[in-house]
Amino acid sequence: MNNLKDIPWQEKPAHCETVMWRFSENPIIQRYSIPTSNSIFNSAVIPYNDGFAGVFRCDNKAIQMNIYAGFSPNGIDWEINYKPIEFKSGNTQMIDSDYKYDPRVVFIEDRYWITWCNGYHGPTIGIGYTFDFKEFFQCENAFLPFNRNGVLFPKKINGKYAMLSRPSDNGHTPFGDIYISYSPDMKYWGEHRCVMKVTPFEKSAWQSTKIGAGPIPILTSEGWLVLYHGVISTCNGFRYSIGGAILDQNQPEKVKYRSQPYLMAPAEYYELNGDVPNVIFPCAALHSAEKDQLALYYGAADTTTAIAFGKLSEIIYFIKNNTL
Ligand code: BMA
Repeated sequence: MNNLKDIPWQEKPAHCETVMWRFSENPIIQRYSIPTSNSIFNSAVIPYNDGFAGVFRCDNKAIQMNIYAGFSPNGIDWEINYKPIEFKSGNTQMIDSDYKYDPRVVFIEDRYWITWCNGYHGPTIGIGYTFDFKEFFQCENAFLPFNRNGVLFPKKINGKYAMLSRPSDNGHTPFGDIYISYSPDMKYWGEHRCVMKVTPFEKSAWQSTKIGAGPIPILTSEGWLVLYHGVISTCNGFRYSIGGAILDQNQPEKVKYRSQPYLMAPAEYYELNGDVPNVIFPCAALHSAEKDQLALYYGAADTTTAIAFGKLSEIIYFIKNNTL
């Protein structure tokens, strides 16, 4: 893995008063970017070789949800494979997968691990790995159905792999809190602990219906920075925004700070208009600690993929100074 390259970046526009700002050329991936796609959104990227690799959620024109590999020299211009990822069996015999969506990607030790929402008698957390983004292996599902938003930490914590997830139901889930689970081997998961619950409506309504972890947590001097989506139920349906929390480095079930205001909420035309309006849904972030930069990748209105930027130090300052 190569961490030294430049991540996508654009300076904050003059007069911008928010902590995060959007890329001027958003969305970076359009809905019909491959011949079969209806929409390409909620996708994950990571530094790879001289550029970047990604795992993309593409719903095809039959609205079959699947994940596709893609490559980019700069993190902005992407070539996405026309065929979905085909998995071989990893640490178990092949598991049924009726659908795959909302992938996350992380490098741990010697390989790239992928988690996604796997259709196995309802949604649960699928796990797979690859060394080269060409050959992929599928492992045991992490949990029983129903669960979504499985997000691995980028290194073992107290000797074990750690994963955030959001137990849910078989539908559009009108509830949901974030839990952490641990595993010695990426196969058997336990020690499930609650990390963060939804907020009381009168305190922070944007995150009062359900929450779910987004990108891979980033280790900072304050602890693990976790960006997450939060949902409010409105008379026009769910609205998905993005907030941030900082978890204790050694005991990540302990929340140190959590933002009361959101960091970003749907506001641009491509976030307000699409197959599911009023959704911004982050699944990945590239960052440079030296340059104090973060580039957040998010699905916009369940239709396209967009990027937003922020300075790591300002995001952390904002979360600490606006904590619940
Ligand atoms: C969630 C998931 C996401 C989607 C969001 C908004 O339940 O299905 O993939 O972006 O709803 O529709």
